[in-house]
Amino acid sequence: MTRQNPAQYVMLGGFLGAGKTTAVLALARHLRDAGRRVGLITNDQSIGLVDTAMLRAAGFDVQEIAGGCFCCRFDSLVEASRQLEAEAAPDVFIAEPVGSCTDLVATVSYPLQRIYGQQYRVAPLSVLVDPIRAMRVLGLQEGRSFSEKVIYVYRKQLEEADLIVINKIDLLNETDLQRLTDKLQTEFPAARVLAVSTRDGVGLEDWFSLLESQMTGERATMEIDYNTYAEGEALMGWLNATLNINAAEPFDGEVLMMELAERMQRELAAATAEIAHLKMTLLPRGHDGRVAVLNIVDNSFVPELAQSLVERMRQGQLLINLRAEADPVLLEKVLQNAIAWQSKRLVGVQLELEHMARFRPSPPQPTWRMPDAQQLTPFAAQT
Ligand SMILES: Nc1nc2c(ncn2[C@@H]2O[C@H](COP(=O)(O)OP(=O)(O)OP(=O)(O)O)[C@@H](O)[C@H]2O)c(=O)[nH]1
Ligand SMILES: [Mg+2]
Repeated sequence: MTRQNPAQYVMLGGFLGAGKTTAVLALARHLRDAGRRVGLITNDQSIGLVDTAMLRAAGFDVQEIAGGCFCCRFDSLVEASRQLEAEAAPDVFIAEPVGSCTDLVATVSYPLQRIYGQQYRVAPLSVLVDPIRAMRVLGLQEGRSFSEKVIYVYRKQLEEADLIVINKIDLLNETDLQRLTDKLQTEFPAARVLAVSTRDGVGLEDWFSLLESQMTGERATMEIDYNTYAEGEALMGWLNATLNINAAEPFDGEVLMMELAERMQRELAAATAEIAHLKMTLLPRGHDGRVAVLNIVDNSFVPELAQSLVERMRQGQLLINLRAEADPVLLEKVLQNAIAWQSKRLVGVQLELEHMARFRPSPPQPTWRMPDAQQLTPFAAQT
């Protein structure tokens, strides 16, 4: 397949809960409004992704790569792009990597540019940052954070960024924004630091025009210790669940979702298991594709409805994705306890667990790893 003009390939990275999917949606809408065709690619270690459901509900063509990150499933990433190409012939692909992944320039951007440079023009790598999480990790604010090896991964993500995008600046005062910007710029001098609020649409124009006008660089990739990376990633517990909901009478699905989330949050906090991201999507049957989306991005966070329903519901599906620094067995127990508690309270509403996967991510084994933009080398040959 050869195109006349290469499609743009944009990757929006960043740690769990930083706002990647919200930004994917904002960029996709911005491009669609400008008359461009957009194809989206989501990624997770398992099936049942909240992000995919949410982006599809917004009317975009989405391909999901489950069962491993982009770097380890490089061929699937290319295949997903081909599928989108056949379905929608996008001018721009926007891909969201797994939030615990790093070394994406060496294992995804450069190989893509090198092998498929005729077809794709790879944009600079953006790494989004939740400012509260970043201030805690970088020691600018008190509060619970992650353990050392998880922070290793977090910092590696920032180190390889072309653009560090401080998101959610609506949550910061000017002094803290300045302190955070200075700290990031000092510690990660190779990156350009931007400040945006994806939610309020602040700062997006400048960021998006940089993505359109520039290509990924030619610089040497960062040094990284894959053992520490694997250990850090494996400290995060992962839980994806799908619940079927059936009720005799119409009821308020959002209250159910909110109460389940609060219950889980409370039990996780009591077990000192730091939440990176707990997200839920409620898909009522027969409501014109409308969905409700709930998020929690740390233990002290007030659960937030990013999208809401207008009507009461009787049947539907609830997708739950939880990532926390904890044993996945604990995550399952917390979910089961919350379901049991909710089932007792809501007489006449049945909650049935259709699918559940819980695990720790396995050690990353990228297909390719390029030390710079020129040398194409299989990862296995370097270890
Ligand atoms: N206040 C505020 N919240 C935001 C902004 N952008 C995103 N959020 C919220 O941050 C939370 C996480 O957003 P997502 O876009 O799902 O984050 P993500 O990086 O895709 O998360 P993972 O896919 O789990 O890694 C949601 O509650 C969003 O509504 C923003 O600009 N301001
Ligand atoms: Mg996401």
